[in-house]
Amino acid sequence: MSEPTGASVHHHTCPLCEANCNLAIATRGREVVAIRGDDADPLSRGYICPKAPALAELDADPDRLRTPMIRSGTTWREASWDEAFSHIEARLAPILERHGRDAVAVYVGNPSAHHLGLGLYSRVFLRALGSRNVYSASTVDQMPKQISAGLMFGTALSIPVPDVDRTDYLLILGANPLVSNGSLLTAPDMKNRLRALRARGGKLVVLDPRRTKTADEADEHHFIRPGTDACFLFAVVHTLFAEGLTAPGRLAEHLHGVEHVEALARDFSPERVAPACGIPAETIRRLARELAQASRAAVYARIGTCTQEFGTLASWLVDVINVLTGNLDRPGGAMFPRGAAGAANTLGEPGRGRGLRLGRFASRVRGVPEVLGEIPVVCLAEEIGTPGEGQVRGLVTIAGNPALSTPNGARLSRALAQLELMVSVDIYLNETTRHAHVILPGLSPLEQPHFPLAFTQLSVRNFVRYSRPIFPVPDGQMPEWQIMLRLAAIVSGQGAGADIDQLDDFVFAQQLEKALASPHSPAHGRDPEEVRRALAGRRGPERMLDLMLRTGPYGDGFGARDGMTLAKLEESEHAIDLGPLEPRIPEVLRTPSGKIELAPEPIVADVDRLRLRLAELASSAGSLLLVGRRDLRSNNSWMHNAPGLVSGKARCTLQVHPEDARARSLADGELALVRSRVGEIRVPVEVTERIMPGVVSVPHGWGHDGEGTRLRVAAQVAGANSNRLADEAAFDPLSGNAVLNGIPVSVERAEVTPGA
Ligand SMILES: Nc1nc2c(c(=O)[nH]1)N[C@H]1C(S)=C(S)[C@@H](COP(=O)(O)OP(=O)(O)OC[C@H]3O[C@@H](n4cnc5c(=O)[nH]c(N)nc54)[C@H](O)[C@@H]3O)O[C@H]1N2
Ligand SMILES: Nc1nc2c(c(=O)[nH]1)N[C@H]1C(S)=C(S)[C@@H](COP(=O)(O)OP(=O)(O)OC[C@H]3O[C@@H](n4cnc5c(=O)[nH]c(N)nc54)[C@H](O)[C@@H]3O)O[C@H]1N2
Ligand code: SF4
Ligand SMILES: [Mo]
Repeated sequence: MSEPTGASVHHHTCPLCEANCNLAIATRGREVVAIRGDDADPLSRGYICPKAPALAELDADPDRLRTPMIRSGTTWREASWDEAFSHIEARLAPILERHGRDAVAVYVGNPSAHHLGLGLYSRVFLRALGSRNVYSASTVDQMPKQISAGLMFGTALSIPVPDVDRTDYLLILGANPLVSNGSLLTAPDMKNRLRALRARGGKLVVLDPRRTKTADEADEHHFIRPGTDACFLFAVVHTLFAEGLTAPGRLAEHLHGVEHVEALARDFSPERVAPACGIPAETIRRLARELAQASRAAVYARIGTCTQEFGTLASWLVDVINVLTGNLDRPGGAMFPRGAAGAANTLGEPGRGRGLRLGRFASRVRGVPEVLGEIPVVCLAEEIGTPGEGQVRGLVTIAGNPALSTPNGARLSRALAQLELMVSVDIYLNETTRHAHVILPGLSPLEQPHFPLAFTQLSVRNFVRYSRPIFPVPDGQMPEWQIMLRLAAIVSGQGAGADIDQLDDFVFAQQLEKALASPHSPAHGRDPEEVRRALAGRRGPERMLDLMLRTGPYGDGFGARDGMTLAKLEESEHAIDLGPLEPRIPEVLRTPSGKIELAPEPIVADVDRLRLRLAELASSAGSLLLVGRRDLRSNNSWMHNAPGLVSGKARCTLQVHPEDARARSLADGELALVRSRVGEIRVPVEVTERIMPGVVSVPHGWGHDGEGTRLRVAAQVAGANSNRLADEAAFDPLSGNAVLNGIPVSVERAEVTPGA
């Protein structure tokens, strides 16, 4: 980009979503003067969305917290760090002492997945705390996919990514990457990638209960009744077997359970599932044939198929189809990226591993099984609210806003208000953190380094990119990895004043030992002192990252070979392209059998539930089902304080099909009252044919009208919290994931209270 006069340009990864676009940020002194796309970046190729420029507003936002805050009653005061940590220690230590580790819960939110310091150090805090009550946004998001991938391939991030740039046929279910910019799929500028697919003669098919922007780009779009994707996908599998279309090719020798899947699919003929899905049997059959006949095809499904009753079954069936059509692990199909740092499917013995262990313990109140070491967040409110041994009395939230993002927001808010101690590591005083006793603020994204630890494992091409901080840590502020270490010191009894440099050395030493111990590490057997010396100039997340990179699949093994180091990444302002995805089976597998488990036992055991529901799903056509949606200018619950993003028309509306609107005498712009089993909201109606009859949609992340927040812009465009309607009793039993799509609701005209 050409520089505005007197400005200098820095490159930095956008931390807001999984696309990981590289930005060219022009600054003058401490001020951001412009944010554009980075044309020279091989991954994002200049693409950005409207949220990137809003990073300047986030950076400068006067409401963004920069000082620790302590609350007494309804008043907040600024505090020093020492005071804040002492305050926490004085209240947390007695809870742990009297009631044990599980009495303190943690909720980890989405931005921590986009944050190097939190990504690496929140786990240090969690380990030090040793509580079973760990919750996260994963169980309102992708947990079903992690469970199915973990059971099939051996690790929870071995998630096949559609090879969008080389495929000839892409079937998308429950994802809207033209708006969300992709999820479990790092592929900036999906619009042009999908247009290129069609330009080379490929076909795009979208199944979604709404006609989305992505559907507008497709050759075909079909409405699908919410929550029925597993039925549809099973019917595709049924057809593949019935018509002799299965052709796993070179995968055949790596498969376990094909016959089992064939038997399971027998009950799901296209004719049987059609009334439930709302898609004609002949269409289902045709799509199955097209998938089988395309030279290179991929099925890709995302949040609409995860946050529903049969999330794990649907997630599993997606990859079953990719396998049966021979498209898994081949160019143009669904492939496994090779993450440069810390990817579990690059560590240890190639081709074999421990696999996934599920249900090692259960939640106290409802007995819901743990998943990947956490308890589903649908359980959080009851764990706080139900007295008895093991009751949650303290909570630490880390970059999360569960009051808006998790089911039954009203109940959870009441529970948060009754905690003996709540600490929030967060940059805003919002709907969740207003309940905290202490808030510990992080930094602006521009004041910290960035490396997409998770997303190099989920990207459409292998890549690495490291961004240095653009601005220094301001006086009186603290990077979040240090906040995590301080909290770790408190909960491990070392006290608020512990030497965190020493603690960091300790944490690093453990990591180092592990990295050198593996016989498969390129640095196996190296003298730890020598490695320590090689990393001497670094501390904290950078030191950890350098270790992970250099012992990773592209690493230099500390001189063992020519390869990647953090220093090399620091020299590059743009992503380093590591090439297109390459076949990785069997090396990528970490299942105990060393095979792809096509019919994992826990999943097989869940199929009966779907079989039983099938008839009901078909007859429930008639009631209204609520789904969510995303907006390009919004980011979950927390970017609504950026004026540039919330200007213009209201975005938190209830989309209703004209037939449904007519039946309820609802007119465009009128206020509707939407009710579910657990709550109600009032929200303006938007009548549109772009939604399936029988389905209504409200986006999540709104409802900024609560008392006691400090979000001056967001409060003026408050909207309603759709998760007041989501029911904490409804979850996918295998993953514990909340049902956020397909919620039964009633809709009527809201009585307008005079003067309100
Ligand atoms: N109904 C419905 N509900 C949903 C969804 C849906 O589709 N429908 N989607 C779900 C999904 S996919 C997700 S990921 C979750 C998200 O759920 P959460 O992660 O709980 O919520 P976010 O809205 O991402 O809020 C992020 C919080 O982190 C803070 N924050 C932002 N940046 C930083 C930082 O750098 N450091 C710190 N310490 N804090 C920071 C923000 O102020 C905010 O409080 O919501 C889920 N909820
Ligand atoms: N602009 C913007 N981008 C974002 C976010 C944001 O809030 N705003 N959030 C980020 C996060 S945390 C995530 S996880 C990703 C999510 O990324 P995506 O998975 O692409 O999420 P959505 O755009 O919500 O698309 C989900 C689609 O599923 C459809 N759907 C609902 N129920 C069903 C169903 O039962 N079956 C089927 N087949 N479809 C259904 C909805 O109509 C919707 O179009 O987006 C990320 N990117
Ligand atoms: S799509 Fe937008 S929000 Fe996502 S990384 Fe790119 S610029 Fe940032
Ligand atoms: Mo998410």
